[in-house]
Amino acid sequence: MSIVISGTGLYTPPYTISNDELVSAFNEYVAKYNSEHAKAIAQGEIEGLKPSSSEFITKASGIENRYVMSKDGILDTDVMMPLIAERDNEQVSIQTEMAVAAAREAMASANKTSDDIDLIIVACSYTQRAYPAIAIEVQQQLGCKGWAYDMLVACSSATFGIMNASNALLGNTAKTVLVISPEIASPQINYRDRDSHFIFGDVATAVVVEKQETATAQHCFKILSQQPMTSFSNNIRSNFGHLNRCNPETADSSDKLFVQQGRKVFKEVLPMVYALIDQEMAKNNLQASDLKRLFLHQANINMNTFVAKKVLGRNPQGNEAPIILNEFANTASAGSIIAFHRHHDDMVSGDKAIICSFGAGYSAGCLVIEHL
Ligand code: CO8
Repeated sequence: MSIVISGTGLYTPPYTISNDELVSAFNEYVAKYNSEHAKAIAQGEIEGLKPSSSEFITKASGIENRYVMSKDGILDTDVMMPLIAERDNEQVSIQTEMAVAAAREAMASANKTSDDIDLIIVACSYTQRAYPAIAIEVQQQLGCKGWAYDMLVACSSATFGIMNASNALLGNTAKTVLVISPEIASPQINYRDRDSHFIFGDVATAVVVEKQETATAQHCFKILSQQPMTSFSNNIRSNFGHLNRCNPETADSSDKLFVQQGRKVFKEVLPMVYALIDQEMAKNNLQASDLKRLFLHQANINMNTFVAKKVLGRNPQGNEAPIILNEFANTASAGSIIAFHRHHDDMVSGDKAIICSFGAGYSAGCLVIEHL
């Protein structure tokens, strides 16, 4: 039995923040901090903070812009986080709203209605609550029957979610699956940290996964092989969780936000990713020249160029390894799916591609796909 990805959807949040806006707010905060602590800095008791720069951000990461669900507060040096009003239990949750918008587009592109969907997997880096599952609220909003659950594997949530969908289809526990990644990363950014204040943006993606025999969409991609992998590392970590309130002194400390050793991640994750892609290409008897496109995780443009060069044996040309980082920033697990969503319309029967996620965990997920 063959499994296909038959539709994709993208929800883009309403607000944008450019590097210049972000850097200007950060540098205002730095000036204020340094002035308030001028004496201690002069006496060598504490170190002054260094300013950020748009040029560094673009050069080091490829990021130029990000979308956010709420811009309020992020650029205010007294707040420096998105202010998002709590909704009461009768209202639809913000993450569900994002998920449903992406899901509707994916369903339309796959020629599916709510009656066809019998499994919804919300696969992302954070869910806004533990229960009831966001996926079950999405199921209710879309009016789908069947079952639904949430899963978190940070950057590899979407690819692992597609693999779970495929396994559910193969195991006959579902007929048509929605895998949705509503990534609302902006609340987890430490906007006072020079090394990471620019990294993430918000977005939601969705894909429809089904058996080839039921697929009718114009663009259907057969999954030729799928391979997840993980290897524990503290180099990308957030200690945010439901135990935080049990230790009130540290409940709000900066380790409860996204923290990474970016250089180490760069060096350690790349070899894992080459090895995984090599293994999957060998499994499918594929040469670099057989690949039409590489839809890679979008954390850093230099990382993507490295991976693409290693896989293709030369620099990627045109949109062979599309980059969406400039517009969206790092959107955790949604990144490779945005690239896929935006850059598959020109693919034709027989074209092969790789979708590969990598990041926190460490985790990496590789799918080899072929246009039917
Ligand atoms: N402005 C100006 N200069 C800066 C800035 C800044 N903002 N930040 C650092 N610098 C300076 C440093 O101080 C350093 O100066 P010096 O050489 O004098 O010490 C110099 O620039 C170089 O610094 P780095 O070596 O840190 O710079 P890099 O070239 O390594 O770039 C990156 C930093 C962009 C962070 C890069 O290391 C990177 O992208 N690494 C890979 C990261 C990665 O893939 N991470 C995975 C992310 S995790 C994920 O995708 C999902 C997580 C789960 C979701 C979380 C949701 C919130």
